[in-house]
Amino acid sequence: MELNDYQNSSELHRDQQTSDRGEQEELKPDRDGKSADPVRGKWSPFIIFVLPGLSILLSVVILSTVVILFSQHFSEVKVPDADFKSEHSQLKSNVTRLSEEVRSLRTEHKSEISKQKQDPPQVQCPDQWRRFQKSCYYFSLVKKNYTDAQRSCTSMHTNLVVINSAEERVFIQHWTHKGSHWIGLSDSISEGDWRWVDGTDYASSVKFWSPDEPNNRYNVEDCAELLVFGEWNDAPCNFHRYWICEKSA
Ligand code: MAN
Ligand code: CA
Repeated sequence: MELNDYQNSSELHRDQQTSDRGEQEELKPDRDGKSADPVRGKWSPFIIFVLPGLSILLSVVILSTVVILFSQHFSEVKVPDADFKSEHSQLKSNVTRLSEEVRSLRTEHKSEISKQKQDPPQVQCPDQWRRFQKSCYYFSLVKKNYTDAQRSCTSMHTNLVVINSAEERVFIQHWTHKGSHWIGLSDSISEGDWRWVDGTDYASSVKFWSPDEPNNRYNVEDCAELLVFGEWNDAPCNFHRYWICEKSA
């Protein structure tokens, strides 16, 4: 039994030795230089050195990418910001300029209004009408009897002219060289009762009768004509004369 025990113990020892050797052999590379264990022999240096290196490299690449992306993002944000600033300053200067323009236009407008109050703008007269003071005058190009001449004026919403001043007479005379013109004065309702067509009081108004006129020659002269030299004569109303219409400007 002792021998067996010994043998057993020897076998055990041998087994242990074999086992240890086997472990050593596992770590040793083969004769052709390859590790006996395909995992531990081949990947260990990779795991120890290359993988951390690659990790560091990858981290650096990722970090760099992140930094680049961030810097790009901020530079993109800054560009519009710069644009906005320049646009803002431009708008600000525009506003300042426009405010000044508005202020100057206001001043101009105010001075124009006060000027117009002092000297009201002259109203334009229609084509073929002439303005004098606050009236427009139409000088006919053809002749008609007194009634038709007055009718012609009323068709244009006016009347035959009423002469109220020496100045008006002078103005009218400037445009009546071509012949006698009917004016808005007659005594056809009652002989000797001269009336202006617009109701202006005859007695108190200025008169420019030619000497010895109105004479009511042959007892048929009830309409006043303006002679070329600016004086008045009473003449038969059925005579054909040029005429003058007057209306407020
Ligand atoms: C002369 C004068 C006037 C008269 C005209 C009529 O010029 O007798 O008083 O009205 O003739 O044509
Ligand atoms: Ca006469």
